[in-house]
Amino acid sequence: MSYEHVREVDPEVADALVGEVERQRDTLAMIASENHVSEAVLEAQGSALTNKYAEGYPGERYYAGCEYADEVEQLAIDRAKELWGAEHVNVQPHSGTQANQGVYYAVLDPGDKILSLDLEHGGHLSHGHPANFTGQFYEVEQYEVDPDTGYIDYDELREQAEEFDPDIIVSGYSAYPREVDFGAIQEAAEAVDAYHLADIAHITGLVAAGVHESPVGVADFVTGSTHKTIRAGRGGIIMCDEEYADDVNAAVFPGGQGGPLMHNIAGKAVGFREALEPAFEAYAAQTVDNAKALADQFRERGLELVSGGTDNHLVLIDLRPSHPDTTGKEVEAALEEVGVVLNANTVPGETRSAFNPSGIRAGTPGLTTRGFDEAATREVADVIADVVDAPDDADVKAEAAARVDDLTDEYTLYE
Ligand code: DSN
Repeated sequence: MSYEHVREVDPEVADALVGEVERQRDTLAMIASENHVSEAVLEAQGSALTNKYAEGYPGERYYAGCEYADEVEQLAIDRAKELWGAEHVNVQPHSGTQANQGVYYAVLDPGDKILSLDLEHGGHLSHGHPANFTGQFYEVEQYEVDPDTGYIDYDELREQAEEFDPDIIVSGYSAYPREVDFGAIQEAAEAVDAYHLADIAHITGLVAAGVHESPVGVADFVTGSTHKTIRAGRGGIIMCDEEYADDVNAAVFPGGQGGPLMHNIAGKAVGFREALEPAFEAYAAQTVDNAKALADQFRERGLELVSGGTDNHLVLIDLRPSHPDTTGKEVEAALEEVGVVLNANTVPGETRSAFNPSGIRAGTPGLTTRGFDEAATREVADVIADVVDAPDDADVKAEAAARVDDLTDEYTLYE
């Protein structure tokens, strides 16, 4: 990846692009929502389709010259249907948030009621946070995880739904390490005659590979990101039954977006094609095994995990019991110095702030793409635990950085 054409025109940007490839090669990407797409996906995203306006949908465009745009979008749709078993798929949302916006706009009126998980407890901004349009246009009530177990209490959620009487219940989360019982949430939604939106942004790949229960065919709407665990081109996706197809399509375009990002849709199509290979199932299963290994090793090192462990691709450490004077931001910064890139995260019952919270979130999708197994992931857990124990100790950090260098040399990326 030399970016020679960019370099001819714009050396500063070329330097930054090369720098980013090197950064990804030389560090461990453990932000749970990130992954490393294949060079085939990168190529598709950098294709001439970026030039094409294609408002509308395959076969029904507002502009001429859409034969290849149609072909690519239809391939993305057909492959998504095969991967997730959905009746209807819209691959145009520019992101997971835009996908959620498409669903809300399709079935809610301003002032309608959303019941969703609190951000501090693992939810997402686009599920009704006051700083997001959802918190401003809709009436939002939030549920929380059980403070003792860290798990969602489905009976309590149902009782809350019966009291609040929402128009839509949102499930699917950004920092929830446990398997989600989409069936139980669907029952709660049906009990109060509400829609159910399952936002599987983080676990799209796990669901496609069958290593996490699927909400497709259970919830009314399923949204997701296409670049996280599914490892395809960047963006969002909406899945639903045929009865909602027209409303969802109209809500995405012309309702909420302009022209589709056809180059990204090409990246989605290519990534979905890769995910249909049997090897992807092994990747998804290894991602979960690695997260469990990470959790085990953290526990052995005396770190406390929200919910005690993980069923999916991420682990959430609550620093307060073991390291009451250390914040998530301090650990995030110290780990970045040694080449481990993860994020500070709020934890249930947060006592600090969203900007400097008490937890760190670590995910395994990126490591697993590089070929990490459980033993290598345990080694990363040790590196993280060493730095958590001594974030200001230069010798500890030098040793940690050397171990990260060895791991990135052994598990290569974008060679
Ligand atoms: N920013 C993503 C995450 O880190 O979970 C969600 O949009």
